[in-house]
Amino acid sequence: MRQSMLTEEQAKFLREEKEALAEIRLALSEIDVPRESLATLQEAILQLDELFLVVIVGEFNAGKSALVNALLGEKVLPEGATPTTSRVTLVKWGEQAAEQVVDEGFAIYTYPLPLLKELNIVDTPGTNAVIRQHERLTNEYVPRSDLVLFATSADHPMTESERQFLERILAWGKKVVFVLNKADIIEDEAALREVQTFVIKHATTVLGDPPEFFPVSARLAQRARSELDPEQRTRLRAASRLDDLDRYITATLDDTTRLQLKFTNPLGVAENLVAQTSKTTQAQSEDLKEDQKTAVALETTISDYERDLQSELNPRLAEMENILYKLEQRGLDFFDTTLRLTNIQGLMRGNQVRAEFEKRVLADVPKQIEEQVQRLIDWLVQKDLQEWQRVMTYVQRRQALNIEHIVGAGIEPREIRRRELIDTMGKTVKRIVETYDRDREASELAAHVETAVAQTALLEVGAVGLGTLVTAAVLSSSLDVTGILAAGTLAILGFFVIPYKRKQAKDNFKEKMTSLRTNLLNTLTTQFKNESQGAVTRLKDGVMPYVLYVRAERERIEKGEAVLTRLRQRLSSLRARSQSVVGK
Ligand SMILES: Nc1nc2c(ncn2[C@@H]2O[C@H](COP(=O)(O)OP(=O)(O)OP(=O)(O)O)[C@@H](O)[C@H]2O)c(=O)[nH]1
Ligand SMILES: [Mg+2]
Repeated sequence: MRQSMLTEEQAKFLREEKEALAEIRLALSEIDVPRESLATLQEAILQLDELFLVVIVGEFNAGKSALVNALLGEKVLPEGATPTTSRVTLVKWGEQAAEQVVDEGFAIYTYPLPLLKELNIVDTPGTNAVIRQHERLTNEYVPRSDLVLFATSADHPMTESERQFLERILAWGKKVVFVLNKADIIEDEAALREVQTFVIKHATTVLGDPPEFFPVSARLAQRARSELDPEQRTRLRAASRLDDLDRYITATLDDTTRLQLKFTNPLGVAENLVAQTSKTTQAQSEDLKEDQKTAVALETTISDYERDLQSELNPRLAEMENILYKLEQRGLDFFDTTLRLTNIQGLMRGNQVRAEFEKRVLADVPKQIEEQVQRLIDWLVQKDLQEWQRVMTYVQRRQALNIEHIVGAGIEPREIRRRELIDTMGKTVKRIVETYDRDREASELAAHVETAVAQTALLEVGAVGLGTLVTAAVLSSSLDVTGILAAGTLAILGFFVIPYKRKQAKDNFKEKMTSLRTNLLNTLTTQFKNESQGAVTRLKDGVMPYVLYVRAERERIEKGEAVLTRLRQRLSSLRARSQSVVGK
């Protein structure tokens, strides 16, 4: 755009618009927008610095090249009845007429015509030709244009493929003008009006509003040019109706309209990219729904399980504590009733006292404790297996959905990754559930518990079996008592010694029982907490890669959505500003 024709405010806006669009492009690049789309936006941004660009599009053989020639008043471009234009062709001003083939898809023609100092014209390969490559080239070039001339031919006006192509152009936010070429082949005005009504009606359904519409004949315009007789020439020129289109284009080139179109052109492109990306993001969000449900179900069931384990463990351990309290109480009662002067005879028989102690105090405590621990182990193993089975249900439900939606080729890498994760998780979970051996799990757990108890320093015994350990601990505490009592002097000193010995024995017993209880419970608590934590960790390890992936995907999509919303707002405010600086 020639900077000289801009007011200060417009020049300032142009700078801001470029900056904003560069930022928008960067933001889009961070949310997975295809590279080609970003390149398209970049081209549209660069176009801000170029001359006004008119791009002519339409099906092959519609007479696009003929139309460009007619507008230029020179036969610059080749025309032909078969697909002719094979490259996007930029026609621009140059001191000499020259033709430069840039590559397979692009050529530049220069021509010393005054109109070309005001605008660049791009002729495109026809759409719907057998050569599909042509359509792609045209599609790529459309986003850059400031104005699109949509050429349709009077011999087959507004075909279905033209309608589809029009929709795509419109998505880029382009200003589209309709040209009905080959109007000369329509017999009379009535027929022309009929065709006009038809084209406008169909174009309106796509555009929303009736478009600017110009019926012309490029052929008659060309004939007029080569006609020597001035009268005949005027007649042919009038019949070509090309002046109306000429005037429209000249009017469009007035400062305001041209600026308006220029400023909004890259905005339309950016808006289209934002819209396309939103669609993709929405589709991805939709695709992720099932996984979110599954991930949430898995996370919830595992954290419920974790909570259950914690809350159920304490009451079960409290039962164990209770058994030991009762034991202590019985021991104290035993000393009270046994260590008495009146029982001096009985006390003299140390072995008997000891046997009595074992029978009345220790009783079946070792067995009770063993059973209680076994129950704890069974409970833990049972819960673990149940939890794996529950997890398997969720995972298999999700897997079944994958089988339902078998997608053929074109499956996204993201989807592939997700399926891999589901599959791996499914295999792990299935293997664990199917090979779960309760007895083995339980005996391994029992061995862990036993080792842990045996390792507590206070028990100081090398005995094997939890019950034996407890027995040894309890009996070791009463040994000294019976030992002292067995001394021969007891008969003489009994009167003075017994109350003292009783107190000593009770204190000693109490202390040892407290430490047994504390140690045993601490050890069991720690051990079972570790075991249940281990079970939870094993579950988490099985499902976490998937759950984390789903969570990361969700975050990525949400972040993308937030960025897109921000970009939409920014673009709409840029659009509003562009209108106000142009004064429309
Ligand atoms: N009757 C009539 N024929 C025309 C008119 N304009 C062009 N033609 C003829 O239509 C044929 C196609 O013209 P082109 O200008 O090559 O058409 P195009 O749309 O550029 O075609 P491609 O480059 O293949 O996409 C040629 O034979 C032209 O002579 C017109 O106004 N009236
Ligand atoms: Mg052509």
